[in-house]
Amino acid sequence: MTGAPMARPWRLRAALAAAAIAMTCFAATVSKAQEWRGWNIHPPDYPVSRGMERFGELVAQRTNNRIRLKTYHSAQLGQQDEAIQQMRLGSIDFAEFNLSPLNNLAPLTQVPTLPFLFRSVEHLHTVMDGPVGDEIAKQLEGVGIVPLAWYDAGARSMYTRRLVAKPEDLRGMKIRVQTSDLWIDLIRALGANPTPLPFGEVYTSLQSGVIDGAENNWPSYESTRHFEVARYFATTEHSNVPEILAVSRTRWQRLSAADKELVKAAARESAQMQRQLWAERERVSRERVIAGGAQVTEITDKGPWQAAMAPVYAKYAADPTVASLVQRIRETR
Ligand code: GTR
Repeated sequence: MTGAPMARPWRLRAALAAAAIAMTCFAATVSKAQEWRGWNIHPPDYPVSRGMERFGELVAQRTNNRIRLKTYHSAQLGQQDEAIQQMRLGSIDFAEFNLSPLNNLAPLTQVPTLPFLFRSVEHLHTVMDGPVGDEIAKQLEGVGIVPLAWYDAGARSMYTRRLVAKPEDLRGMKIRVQTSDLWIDLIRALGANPTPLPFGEVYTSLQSGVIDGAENNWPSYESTRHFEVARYFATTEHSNVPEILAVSRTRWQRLSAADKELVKAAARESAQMQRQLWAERERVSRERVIAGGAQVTEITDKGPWQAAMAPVYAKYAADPTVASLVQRIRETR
């Protein structure tokens, strides 16, 4: 009898304290749970899109759904230039970007965009997964875009409404480019007129004759159905500009060191998958466009095309930092 009145307040206090701790833990878990908005330009079955989905699965699995990723495919959140701005402002959390529209913002991205630089896909992977890739990534981080992994985008070639077999055939043609000074100069060096346009406007512009051609890899030529309106594909393979899977610096800075490691590892694993899917899709897309009526001109001698690029190197590799990176890339075995 005597102990009971004493025990009750003690038990009550202990129970209240336990409840308070449980509430705090619950609140902490809830507040840490986050959903990231992801931007992607491609349709859901594209290798980039499947890589991004894999990235999301791995992050969700490894954080027990504490970090969930939702990718909006097919440029639902805007065209690439807008998405870059949104990511810098933190309203898009992750995205997959081609480096070309980042060329003006982070000039080191011009290096892997340069024409006829990489000898093979293996050469590209060794360079981008190594210290040169890290230096370029560091500059991007400085402008608010933190690269996590390099995705493949194959070789870009010219496709036009009229047959093109040699550089002179492009003379006077209007060729669509991405928003990048380097690309404008590259197309000018071929004697053509560069016309910057968002990806999503290329089909109708080709159809209506606003432009005479564009340039891209096999999978994009196929997925956009550009082959229906620009039937002549010349395998110039003039640039192997790669792509990044990246997170906004705003998100990145809020992550713990352990989460940063986890997110990066998931991105790199997704890149391994994306690269395999990419190689397969390049082959399939090529077959599909030929079946759909594309006329392929094999450019076996790239010499004249490479020679035409001299002014591009003279201008962009004049910068000592760019020149030294170009040299390191050439020396990478
Ligand atoms: C694709 C690339 C896109 C975009 C597009 C374009 O190959 O994957 O990110 O850069 O080309 O030409 O706009």
